[in-house]
Amino acid sequence: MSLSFFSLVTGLYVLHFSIALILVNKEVPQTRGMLYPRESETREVRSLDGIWNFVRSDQANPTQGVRDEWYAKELSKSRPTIPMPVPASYNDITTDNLRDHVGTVWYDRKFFVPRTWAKDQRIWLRFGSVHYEAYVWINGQKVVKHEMGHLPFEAEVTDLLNYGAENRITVMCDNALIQTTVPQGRITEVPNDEGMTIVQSYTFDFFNYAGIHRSVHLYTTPRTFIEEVEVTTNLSKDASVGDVFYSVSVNGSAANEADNVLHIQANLYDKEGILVANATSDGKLGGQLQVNQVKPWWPYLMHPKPGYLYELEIKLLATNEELLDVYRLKVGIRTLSWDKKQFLINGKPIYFRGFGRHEDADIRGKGLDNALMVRDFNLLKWIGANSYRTSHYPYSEESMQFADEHGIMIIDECPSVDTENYSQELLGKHKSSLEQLIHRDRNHPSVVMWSIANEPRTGSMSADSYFELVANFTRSLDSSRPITAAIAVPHTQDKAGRSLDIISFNRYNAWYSNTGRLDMVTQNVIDEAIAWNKHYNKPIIMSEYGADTLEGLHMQPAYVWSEEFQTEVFSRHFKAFDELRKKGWFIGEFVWNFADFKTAQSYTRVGGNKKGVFTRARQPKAAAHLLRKRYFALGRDLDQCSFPEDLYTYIAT
Ligand code: BDP
Repeated sequence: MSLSFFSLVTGLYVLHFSIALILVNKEVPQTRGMLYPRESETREVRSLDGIWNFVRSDQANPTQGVRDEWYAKELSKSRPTIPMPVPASYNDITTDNLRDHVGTVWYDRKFFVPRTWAKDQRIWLRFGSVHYEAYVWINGQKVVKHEMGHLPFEAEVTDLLNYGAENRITVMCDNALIQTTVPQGRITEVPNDEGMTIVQSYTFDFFNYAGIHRSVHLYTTPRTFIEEVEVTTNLSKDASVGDVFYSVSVNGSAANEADNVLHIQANLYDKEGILVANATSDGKLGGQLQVNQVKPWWPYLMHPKPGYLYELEIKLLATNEELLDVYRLKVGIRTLSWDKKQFLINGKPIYFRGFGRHEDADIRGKGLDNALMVRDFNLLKWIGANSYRTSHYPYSEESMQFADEHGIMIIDECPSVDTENYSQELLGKHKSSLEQLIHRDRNHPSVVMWSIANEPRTGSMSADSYFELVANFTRSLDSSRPITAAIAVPHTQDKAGRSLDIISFNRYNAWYSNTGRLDMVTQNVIDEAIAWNKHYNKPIIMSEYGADTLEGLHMQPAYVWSEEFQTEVFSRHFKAFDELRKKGWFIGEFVWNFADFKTAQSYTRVGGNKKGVFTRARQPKAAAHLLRKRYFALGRDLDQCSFPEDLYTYIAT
């Protein structure tokens, strides 16, 4: 944790310029721990979700609360508070201008800690995500500071809690984005009718929702506990034998006692709860489990039983076999491989049929919502998608677990979007975002690729070494998955592609270019994909295409914004994709976007971005039915899946 915990809160948002950039590959802080909080016979988990008290700072004075020590007592003693749900974005909850607030806001609540937790345990406070920067206090004592939305952080609070008594947690959250945050933004002071005001601007096309976005947990561990588990898997060529390699790190004093050789008992259970493999580690706390007649993890529609998960039980034992800690996690056994032409899972070529998405909904913004998540997965399966990209930031851990279970492949994207004005500081943060992401998601079988940026400005000279450093860093953390980025500059200008394994490109034919010209889609898509492939000799994905569509607007012949137009745009792309598929190296199509979503205000956006195949309320537009027919047709042709009975409406014999 930074020594200058509070000195970083300067309130001055400095613009960063860089000329003649020379980038150095510096170390970034390494994430520790952060296993998803799960109960076991040695661990308890309590949620702090609910209604918290909330205060916004004066925009012109974002550091006042720190200077005046608002965290030292209940917030309501310093300022009038309003109720605020956690988890949720705070922006769309009230009826006033909180939506566009720039700078810091404060949350607090009280909670009890049971007396029983005082004994022989350690207590951890964990946030699933706070956007963008968070400062946390328990009972007025500083606990942790974390920068970067969409990623978890935690701290030990054992010595700060009152046991068998009431406690208070205070959080300050800052949503300001500057040129050295990930993602980047700009803060400017501009005149308004009352004098001057602070304005946040950003180039990316989604609303900068902020607040405590995911669950807040308190959890207990034993004094000496399983701090990290890393799992990798392999599959024999004939897919009959699976290997699970596990490695564990331990935190706690028992790990340092010379005569105490800690070891791991690892048990692997199948879905029926039958033990299929077990092993005892040596003092290195790692080992291998071999599964005969393995049931591999397959993507949805690539196998009749997709998303098969085993349960790995990790028991930490002392020399005398005393059980110190137990942690369980789901494991999918699969193998990935790729070359210049294709990308294989379990030896079979992958063809992605998926979406770019957003975590976005009415009222709750980017707040975790289980109802929405389950609905979205139902729609993904209804439409026959086998994948999505977590555009443009890491999605909730709960949704990653869901993807594992349902066999949905994930291209896991870090929060770097529209990356530009490359600097040493930005590079450090960008790498840190990937380090945190990979640390969090490395054990998910659903994660098949890392995306290191969306639409970075890769035409500039600095982009070359910048993305080489980012890609090599990513590879050094995980060489078992390929690396991509969704690129929008033309291939003739791009300087990042040489550092990637798979090239993804975003293009809006008939929308941003040649608007309305449905006759200028198919050939352009074919030509561009071929050009990217020729340029880099790597597999190619079209990672975004689409058209804004106002639900219920019908126009024949098709006209921009109508349902007919979106349907036609898709169909013209399908034609191109089928031509490209014959070439072998074209490995996927991703519609932009799964659902309509909110953006910053602009005259090109009617209540937000309307390129959804589903509305923001998650109901299908006309194009959804067309896309469903295509995705299932691809599933049948490529992976021999069967059709749902209601895919075609009976018309005549
Ligand atoms: C692409 C961006 C995406 C936007 C989309 C659009 O990657 O975030 O929402 O365009 O404009 O450039 O709809």
